[in-house]
Amino acid sequence: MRIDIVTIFPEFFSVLDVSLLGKARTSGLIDLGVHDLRDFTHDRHRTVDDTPYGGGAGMVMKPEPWGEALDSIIDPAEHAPTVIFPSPAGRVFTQAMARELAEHPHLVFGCGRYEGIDQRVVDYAATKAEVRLVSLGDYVLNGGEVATMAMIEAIGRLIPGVVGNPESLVEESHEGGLLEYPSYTKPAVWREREVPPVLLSGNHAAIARWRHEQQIERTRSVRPELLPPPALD
Ligand code: 6GU
Repeated sequence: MRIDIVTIFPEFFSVLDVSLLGKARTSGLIDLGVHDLRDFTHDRHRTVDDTPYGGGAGMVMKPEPWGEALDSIIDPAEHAPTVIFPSPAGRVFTQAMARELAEHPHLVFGCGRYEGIDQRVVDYAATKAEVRLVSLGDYVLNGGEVATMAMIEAIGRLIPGVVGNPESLVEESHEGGLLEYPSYTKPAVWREREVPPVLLSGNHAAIARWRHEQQIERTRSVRPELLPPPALD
């Protein structure tokens, strides 16, 4: 998968050199390009923002550097990439969305700062690519960089070969519609706390049943909206 990121803070993404995603890049599973939006400005101050038409607080990102950045990344000869603008005004990012995006060959993340990007950039991008506004949830970040990092981690680990043992992907929270069960390792007693005895029983059916009960109980207590509605009988 090819991933391009446009940002005024390219150094934010140096952490993508390490861990699982770093390995995926070294092995060629992920080809990452980080682009400094200011490299597409032509004034002495490398200006990327200006005051909003119509007034209001804050600054808006100017369209011209964005247009040049997108033109440099999107090759008209390739199949249209998917351009994601992280925004609290977007659709909420989910595991289902991560799974779907993991199948796309080329993702472009446009990280806005300030009060957002001139809307014409989004409209222009939609003529060259499939464009989505995507939010991490109902809270406000200062810009799209941290949201982009979270999405790339969620998407990247679903690319075949990135996670060593693909079975570790299937039992996780959200993959089965329920939260994950609690996990334990050695020692069997730690600071007077025992591991639930069923996990030491060797009874695989009983362990599977206990884990499923734990998943339902956790989901009911923390995220009841994830449970299927009770049957009306
Ligand atoms: Cl994607 N961007 C920003 N700036 N704030 C957010 C967000 C995204 N998701 C939640 N809050």
